[in-house]
Amino acid sequence: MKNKTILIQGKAQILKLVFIWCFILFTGFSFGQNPIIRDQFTADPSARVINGKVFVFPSHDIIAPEGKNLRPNWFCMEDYHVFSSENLTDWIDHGIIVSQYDAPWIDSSSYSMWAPDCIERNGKYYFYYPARSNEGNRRGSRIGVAVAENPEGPYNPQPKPIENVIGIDPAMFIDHDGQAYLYWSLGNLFVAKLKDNMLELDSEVKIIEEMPKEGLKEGPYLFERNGIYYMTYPHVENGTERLEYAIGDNPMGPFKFAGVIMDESPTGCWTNHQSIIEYKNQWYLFYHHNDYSPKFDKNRSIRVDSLFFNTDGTIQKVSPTLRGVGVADAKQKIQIDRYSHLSETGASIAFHDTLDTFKGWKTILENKDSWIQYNTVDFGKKKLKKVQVKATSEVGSTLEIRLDKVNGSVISEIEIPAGSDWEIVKAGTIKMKKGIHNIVVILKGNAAEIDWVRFEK
Ligand code: FUB
Repeated sequence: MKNKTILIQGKAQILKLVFIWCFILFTGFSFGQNPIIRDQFTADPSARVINGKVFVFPSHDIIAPEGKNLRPNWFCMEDYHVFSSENLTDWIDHGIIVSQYDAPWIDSSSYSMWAPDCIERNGKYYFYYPARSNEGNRRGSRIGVAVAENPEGPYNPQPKPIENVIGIDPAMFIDHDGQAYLYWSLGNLFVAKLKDNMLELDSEVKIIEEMPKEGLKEGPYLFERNGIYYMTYPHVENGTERLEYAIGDNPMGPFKFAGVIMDESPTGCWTNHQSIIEYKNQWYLFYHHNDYSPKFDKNRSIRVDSLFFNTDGTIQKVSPTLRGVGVADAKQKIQIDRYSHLSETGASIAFHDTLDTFKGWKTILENKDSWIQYNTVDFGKKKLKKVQVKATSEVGSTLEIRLDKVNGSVISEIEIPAGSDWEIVKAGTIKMKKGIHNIVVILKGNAAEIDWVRFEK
């Protein structure tokens, strides 16, 4: 019966994959910018490099269903999806891997499947997740494990949570000597060794004492680089969580405070939650803000930005960006509202529809010479001779597109007809270059709004 279920889940996942690729091909959107998942809320991203791809295991915020007697204005999470990407631009949703209905110990009315993590060991994938337990006197948050043969699943949840672990935000680390460690939080940050089976503790639980005494800390995530063990964690030093780190020479500490990785969220999101990976010789910070839900910060969205080290091994502070990482294909619709830079006045972004924020954003250019710059667009190996812009302007306007910088060479001038509807306007290009460049869209006439820009042969 179990095998049959796994087979059906496997088939469903293949069908979903085919659907997603068709969606990407036919809509022609690039999903590389921040936030990286653009059709559902996601939070607490745990990124892992597996088989040459990046897999992200986030938690999945939802709007609380009515009639379930849930705590108002609080987190609501019923299940987990996993996402993967080879280029950090196009993300595939592999669907639900574990839900609150999948293991007998989970209180399936609690909607409390908070931050998870996943790690590979000996060809198996171990997915760790917190959930509220329904077991008699142990009803708090416990940590369960689900095991799979492939990172995208299907996952087989263990019937019991891990013994002697009470808390949230599990995170895993396997050291060079093969020893696995489990980290988690509940007021303090904790660590314990795991047995080879990855399902049971193999040491006493240790409180990581060296953490800040004041202000909530949670979400421990440890990685190693050049013999330094980096213990990273969100901590409320002032108003909301910021990402901090401490370093040590052992996965169990002691650690010494070393700095702030990311300041408090500019979008007002009270939580943040991090993971840090190296992929294709670049380090990345995965984190979350509440981009699609500015008024309710328990509906969050995951993001990624590049992270750099100083020569002494300390981490340079990461400023959150909308552009994110990855190269945008010039032939796909480029959503310039995920900009790299913006003129100081006359340029802004807004939701297309504040009642359905997943419809995305638009750029508004109001003053003559106001501009928006979008970096790292791949124009390919042959010069692209045409450009399309989806735009609207009440009284008609002119846009200029320049290459690389605000005073770079003009590659197109586009006339936007007067009207209140969105129009897809086409124009030719001049002095076009091949390869990777930035684009700058500049307003040369009356106010206009822009949805996307795309280049073609
Ligand atoms: O997603 C619910 C909780 O918010 C996580 O477990 C914490 O780390 C914080 O991000």
